[in-house]
Amino acid sequence: MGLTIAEKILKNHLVDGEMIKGTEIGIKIDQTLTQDATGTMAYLEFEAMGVDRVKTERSVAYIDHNTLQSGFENADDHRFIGSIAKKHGIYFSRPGNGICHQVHLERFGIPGKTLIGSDSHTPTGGGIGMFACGAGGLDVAVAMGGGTYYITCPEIVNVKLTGKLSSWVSAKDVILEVLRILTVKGGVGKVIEYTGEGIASLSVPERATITNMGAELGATTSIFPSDEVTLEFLKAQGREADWVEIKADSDAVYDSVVEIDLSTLKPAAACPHSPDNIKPIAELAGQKVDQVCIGSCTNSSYMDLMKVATILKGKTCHPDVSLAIAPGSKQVFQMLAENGALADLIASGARILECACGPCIGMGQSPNSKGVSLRTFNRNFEGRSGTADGQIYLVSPETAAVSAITGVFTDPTTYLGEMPEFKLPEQFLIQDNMIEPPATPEQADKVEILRGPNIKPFPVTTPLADSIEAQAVLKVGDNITTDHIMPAGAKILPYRSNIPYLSQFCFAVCDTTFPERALKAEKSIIVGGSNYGQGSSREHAALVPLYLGVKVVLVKSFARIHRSNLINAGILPLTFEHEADYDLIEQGDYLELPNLKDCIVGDKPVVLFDKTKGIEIPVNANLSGRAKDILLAGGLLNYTKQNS
Ligand code: MIC
Ligand code: SF4
Repeated sequence: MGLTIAEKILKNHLVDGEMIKGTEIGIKIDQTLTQDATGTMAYLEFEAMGVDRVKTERSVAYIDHNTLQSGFENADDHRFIGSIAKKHGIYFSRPGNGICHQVHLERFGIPGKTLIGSDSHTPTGGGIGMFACGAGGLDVAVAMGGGTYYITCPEIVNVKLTGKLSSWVSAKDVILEVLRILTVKGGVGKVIEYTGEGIASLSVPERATITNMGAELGATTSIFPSDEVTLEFLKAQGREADWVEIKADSDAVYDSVVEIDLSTLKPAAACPHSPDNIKPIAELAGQKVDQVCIGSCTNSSYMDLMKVATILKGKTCHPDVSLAIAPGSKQVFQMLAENGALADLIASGARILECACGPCIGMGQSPNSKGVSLRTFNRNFEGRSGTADGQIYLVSPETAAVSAITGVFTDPTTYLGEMPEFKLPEQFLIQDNMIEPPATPEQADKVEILRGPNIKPFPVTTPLADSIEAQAVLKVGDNITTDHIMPAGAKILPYRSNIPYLSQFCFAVCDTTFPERALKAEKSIIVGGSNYGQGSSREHAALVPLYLGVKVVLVKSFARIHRSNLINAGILPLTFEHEADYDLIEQGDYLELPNLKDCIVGDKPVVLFDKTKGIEIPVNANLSGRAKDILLAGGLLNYTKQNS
């Protein structure tokens, strides 16, 4: 039986388990990346493991999220990460060099290699045929130390692309269509693999837009083959030697197939507040727009911004629209400056931002009250923009640029004639002067680690208790995101290495009284609906509840990365045996899990007793042997120390 692209890479990297779908497998990790908002914690964890030098082929630390320096905190974290990187064999991409996923694709990614990153959009690397996954910081720290990365051996969904995109229809519209079909939970436990004759017409940056937003499907990763198109891209990046061909065998077997004829797609938008709430732009046309933001790791490539510059050339953005543009990398920014496109953007009235995540993570450019904001980003979760009642729509760069001019939702296919041909440059501008190589092993001893006062100790983890009795301090609904659990934004992000401070904002979007109530209860259980923990890879969404005394999270279903983060933090993730039982528990009920440890260790059924209601509810733990050991050790850090 033939193999798919993902299966080939997994097979080459398998170090534990067997390639049986649904079972846990361990893979060797070739490359890692971190960004600063998750990186400070990841490097503290790496330090705690006591490894001198990273054991990966390539590890890179990026600074791209916390670039607003409204106090000393972010600048201190940059220095800390820079010094840690230098000492331990990690390349350091300095602030100003761009968004981790964009830069990694340009300068470091290699087809056929495995990559994990402490950021959920790491699957961007799938655009050049990498098996690239988002992971919690602790998993990345373990991988840097040479440890194995564990995932559930995935089902493979084949998205077969036929035809060619029409003028002004974009890669973003392709992934929005996939999201419409599969929804934000459709990818959980799955890898999305793109094949079909349609892929030949998609350049690497377009493929990367599609794999990037596979994160919004909840997928383990998304991947394209490595073909002639990939070779051309790597050649233009001066990295031809990194190319290898990887394609699925002709008799590869997929678990399911989704067919999309690219020529039938129309410009679309993901409407508030979910990336799968898709409508055609034609249906929204004419509605007023207050803000347009172009950038983020999804749509900030040279190609994207050249399209935007072509549309904006000689025009002025509408008087009622604030237009902000953030190029994805220094390479993109500098090329736009050198070819004059930047002047066209500036002339149109665009507010040019530094190349970083910026507004995507609420670091500035929050829209006005109830403001309608069209963004080329990947997430439109409630409150994420920094404006609680902001109405965020996710669109292509083409739709964004056209609407910035007209001041209303505008379908670019109705506004513009034939699209000029946009070709990748034969040679990108290569100047890696903002990437610091690490110190040599001989010099590493002399490197001093520069720690700021904002770094506070890691919360205390405890081994799984024999029994747990605690109150359901919070009950939430379906599709709770990590932005609900641990919001980000300009006011909070600087405190990513200060869990006690962050804890005040835990679940602030749902219930501002939660932190105080949880601390008072000392021990608590959170009850939730399906796809709990979707979105970001931030382990803070587990570490902060841990600090607040959360012992168990009981839900209908989990998002992959968050479930691992809970286990890594020593919090027990449980699911309802019967989803309807969710309705039986009310917030405030007293719950008991008698003989829990015995049941977990002995693989016996776990029953939850709702003492307030006087009823028994069957629940599932579904833990692999390794996950059990991590919980019994009191989290992954303890487990790793015990086993090294
Ligand atoms: C995001 O897009 O939500 C982030 C910010 O990049 C996160 C990481 C973080 O919370 O630091 C992610 O996607 O993992
Ligand atoms: Fe940065 Fe936004 Fe991409 Fe997250 S989704 S890595 S915040 S640009």
